[in-house]
Amino acid sequence: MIISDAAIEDFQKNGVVVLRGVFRDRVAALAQGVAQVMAHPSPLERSYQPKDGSAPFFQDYCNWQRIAAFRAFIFDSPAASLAARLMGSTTSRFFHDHVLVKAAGNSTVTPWHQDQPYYCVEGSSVSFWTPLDPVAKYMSLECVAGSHRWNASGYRPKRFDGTSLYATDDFEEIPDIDAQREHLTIRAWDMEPGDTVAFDFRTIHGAPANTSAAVRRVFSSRWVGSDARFVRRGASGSPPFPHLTLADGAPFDAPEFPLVFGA
Ligand SMILES: O=C(O)CCC(=O)C(=O)O
Repeated sequence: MIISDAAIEDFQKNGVVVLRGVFRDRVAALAQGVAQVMAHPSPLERSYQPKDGSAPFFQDYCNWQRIAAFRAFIFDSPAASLAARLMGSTTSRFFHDHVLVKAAGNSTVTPWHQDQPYYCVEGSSVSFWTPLDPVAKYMSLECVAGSHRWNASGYRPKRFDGTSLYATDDFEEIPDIDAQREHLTIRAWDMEPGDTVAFDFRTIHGAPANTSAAVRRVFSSRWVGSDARFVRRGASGSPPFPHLTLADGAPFDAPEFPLVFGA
């Protein structure tokens, strides 16, 4: 898998880069996997049904152990080696998968947020946001370039309906990105199925509603590097991994997070 040094440098400097066509040959299988998940959601499914009666935003996590297409993506696609190169890591470990399907007309605006404070892991990281349908720029993922370096402690995580994720927390409120749009570099692209937006867990991102007449199916896969450390969040993180017995700050090593590259 060819990825240019310029793309790696761009990712490290700006916390986000688009990679064209890298997962194109995986789209059909992933789409089947998404259909399986939607037909039989996991206990972690968290979908949003907008109050305005528009179509739902389906979300589910951590399905790779039961969905063959997701396992094939994790273990047989270039994702793991790409992740290692982008992170500047000798290894890459799979963290989790996330299915995000905005049905045609779904009015949910994914609010600006960083993923890092939701997760039970810290260290070098990358998410691959991979659409399985064409997504026009006006309704595609938006990422604030450079925001992965804004605040080392992270901004307050909220559910996509605006409620706080943790009962109490010390996080700072996220800045009003929309109010500063003109002064920021916000990256978004017209996406084809199998293109991917690679972004750091700390990069601030959001996504518009699906105002189109077509479904927007996305498969996100999340990866961490050799410096990854466990952060104890109990049942409150998202996704929750309440059964993990790792000590706070311990190397991030457990069977549900397979070391895929550099093993
Ligand atoms: O697809 C979306 O609407 C949001 C995606 C997102 O927040 C993520 O992949 O972390």
